[in-house]
Amino acid sequence: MVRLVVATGNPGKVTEIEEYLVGLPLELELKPEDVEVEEIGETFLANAALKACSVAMATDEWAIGDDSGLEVEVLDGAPGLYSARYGKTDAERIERLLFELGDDLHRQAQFVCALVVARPDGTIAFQAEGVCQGEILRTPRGSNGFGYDPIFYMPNHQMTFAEMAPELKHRVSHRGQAFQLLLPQMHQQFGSGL
Ligand code: ITT
Repeated sequence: MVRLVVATGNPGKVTEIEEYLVGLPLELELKPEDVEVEEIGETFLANAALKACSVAMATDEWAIGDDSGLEVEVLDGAPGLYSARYGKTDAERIERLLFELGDDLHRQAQFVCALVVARPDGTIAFQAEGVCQGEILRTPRGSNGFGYDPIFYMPNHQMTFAEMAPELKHRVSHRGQAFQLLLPQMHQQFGSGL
């Protein structure tokens, strides 16, 4: 079986990525703790590529990288690429975002996810991007998921990401959209294992 390193230190992402990859004949491994990747790219795709390619080269295995973030319209797209650096913990990041937005009535936002799969030699094999539109609530709701999920509300589902069953979040989310594009390519490369 081919080994694939999940090139992220975020446990919430690891859980989701593992669920998307069920059914592929891959042996998933966690990123070695000593491999650090500096996120100096100017786009989500560039950072996802940095993560996948550096981890692939460091481990000599296939690797998948995910760079994602929340873009809030009235904050000119912030926190965006800096979503992870907006505070020290998920709670602090949410608190800061709610503070920055204050009572603004215009609360449109989108989550973006870029995924890159790199070969063991560090070259890019596949990449995909997904976007999901929603609104930022005034108070957190729900306990599923991770990160900004409790304040990201999808009006057509009348739920935050944190109130959704994992299967629903997987179908509609930015990461779900990106995996819908990536998975056919991965199945072609690695076979279905059936
Ligand atoms: P790695 O770089 O190690 O993958 P990270 O948490 O630093 O982990 P990013 O740089 O991509 O990842 O930052 C993404 C930020 O956006 C981070 O704070 C996440 O918690 C948040 N985020 C990404 N996807 C999310 C999702 O589906 N739901 C809620 N928050 C999400």
